[in-house]
Amino acid sequence: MSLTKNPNVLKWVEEMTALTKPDKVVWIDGSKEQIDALKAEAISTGEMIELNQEKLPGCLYHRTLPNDVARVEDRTFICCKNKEDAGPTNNWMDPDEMKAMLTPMYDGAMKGRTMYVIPYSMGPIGSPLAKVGVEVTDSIYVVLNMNIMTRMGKQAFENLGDESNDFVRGLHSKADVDPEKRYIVQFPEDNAIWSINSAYGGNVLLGKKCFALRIASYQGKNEGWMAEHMLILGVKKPDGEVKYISAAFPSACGKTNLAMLIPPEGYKKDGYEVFTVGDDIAWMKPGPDGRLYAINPENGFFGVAPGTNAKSNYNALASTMKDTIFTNVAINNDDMTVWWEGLDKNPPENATEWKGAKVNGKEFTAVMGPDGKPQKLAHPNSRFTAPAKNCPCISPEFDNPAGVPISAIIFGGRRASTTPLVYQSFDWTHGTYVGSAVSSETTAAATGAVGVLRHDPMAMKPFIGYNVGDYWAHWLEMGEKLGDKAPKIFNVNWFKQDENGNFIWPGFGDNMRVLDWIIKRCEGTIDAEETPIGFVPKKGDINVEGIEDEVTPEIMDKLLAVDKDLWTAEIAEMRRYYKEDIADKGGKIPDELWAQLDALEARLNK
Ligand code: GTP
Ligand code: SPV
Ligand code: MN
Repeated sequence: MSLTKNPNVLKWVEEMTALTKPDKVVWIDGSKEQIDALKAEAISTGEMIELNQEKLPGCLYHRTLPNDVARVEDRTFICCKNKEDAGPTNNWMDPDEMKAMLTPMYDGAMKGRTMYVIPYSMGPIGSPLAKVGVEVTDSIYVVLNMNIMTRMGKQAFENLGDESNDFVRGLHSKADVDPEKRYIVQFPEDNAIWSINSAYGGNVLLGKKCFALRIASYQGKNEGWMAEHMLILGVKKPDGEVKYISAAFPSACGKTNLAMLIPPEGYKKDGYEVFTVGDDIAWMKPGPDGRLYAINPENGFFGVAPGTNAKSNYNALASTMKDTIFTNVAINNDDMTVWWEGLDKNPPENATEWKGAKVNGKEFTAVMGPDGKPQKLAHPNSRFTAPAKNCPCISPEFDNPAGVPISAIIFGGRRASTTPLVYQSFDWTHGTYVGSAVSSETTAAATGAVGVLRHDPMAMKPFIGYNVGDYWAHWLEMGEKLGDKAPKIFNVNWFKQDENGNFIWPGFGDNMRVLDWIIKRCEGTIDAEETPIGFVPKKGDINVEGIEDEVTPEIMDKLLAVDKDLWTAEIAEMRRYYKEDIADKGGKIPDELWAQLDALEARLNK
């Protein structure tokens, strides 16, 4: 039963069926009966493991192959006709050549398997900002995850209608999960995504990074909106007004945590509350009143498990208590619950670690691994897939088709030094420069070395679906369009360290103290110190009530310091980056950004 009469969908599904040759084609209507049957099937084949249904109702466990645990940026491609249009931050191949290479790999890849046809909407059904995708896949794990992460099923086809050709075609086959033949390929000019030989997260849940960032960023440039790697949160102030903020941090740098933060006691007492609209992706477009409105295209959270606990992120943990899929965490075999590093200090004795070995968790984690650190029961990039509606602080505006008006945009990353806790850019153009200058220490969210400082403009390096220079130009254009209604742009750094490598800012819920300053800056109710890099809080303006012991005035000075030598080095590195990594490699850097860099240097040397 094909669920739609749309000839464009039917023709494409027919072609994909002819190519991949599945034994059976199943259209996903999204009904509870169908999902329950797929869960039961996945449990019976061992693809998914049922967890304790009293403690974790509706929850399942899944383990991927050890070679398939993160996004693979070196195997991710943007295939547009002209190489220059992909730009220096993307791998590129000619679309026809890529298809010629991949077609034989897909040929017969689903023999003996079922092909699932998943219609889904990114964004609330009926929202003018929402878009439809169809993913075909041979993985039940993908279906069950897409069911949580998107508005999946019949409703998406109803939204698309019987004639439209405006949907993103996603072809996924896990094939042999061969890392040497793994490809994650976007064809922005064809609204198409081909993913093969992976069965993990961002590589295969094609609505997420592949569509909602890589394809959508390209669509946004052409259609006058923005697709960004940003959380969206609302802060309700004591006077009842809610201010919305979006924030871009690179992968595993704190978006989910900030999106769900619980304000410190003093703020709670005063009546502050935080609401989550999104934890990873924002689609933003000017609204009828000229302000920038954001929707979260997703319907769930694909969150980093390690480090999540009742104290660091109570709301995320609470979101995972039912109808959640856990991937590559550890199992506590005594009661079939889950465990990961940072959940508590009590690893289960009777554990199954993420690769599937039964171990004594206490002894296992006491042994050093090859990296000289204690072995881990859960993979550092292990994840939970949890429905957004489970989140205790989900925003009442979550399903609002119009989105929420954004007052402030925040950039950030992991920086041991140089970047202060918070600063405000002088204006949108300077803020665009600040975004282009984001760099951050790498994390386990992508394969490759961890802890290496790399440039990650707007936290979008792996996700810009076209030339980064054009992307920066698009940011500048959006600023012009928004004029004096544009959100104010800030930069934060939760990860400054002391000489011993310890974080000197408590972070997590205490980040509310920084949001407080940001909101007051947006309202124009607090002064600031003008420095060469931007506006920095005046002494005493970051509220430290309740954390005075931890954040002494000396530490606050360090947190807010703008060190001339470090910034001189930063500017030199930015010149090198703009020239060697971008301009020399075909990135057309807008003149305004070069001018911003010159102006920054001049201010610093004055
Ligand atoms: P992706 O889902 O990969 O895009 O990641 P994310 O940006 O949502 O990151 P997430 O909130 O899951 O945090 C990743 C890691 O950073 C976790 O181990 C957190 O414990 C840690 N983290 C988050 N916020 C803070 C903070 O304010 N301070 C410190 N020190 N660590 C933090
Ligand atoms: C990220 O890496 O930024 C993620 C996880 O949010 S994934 O979906 O795998 O991209
Ligand atoms: Mn992310």
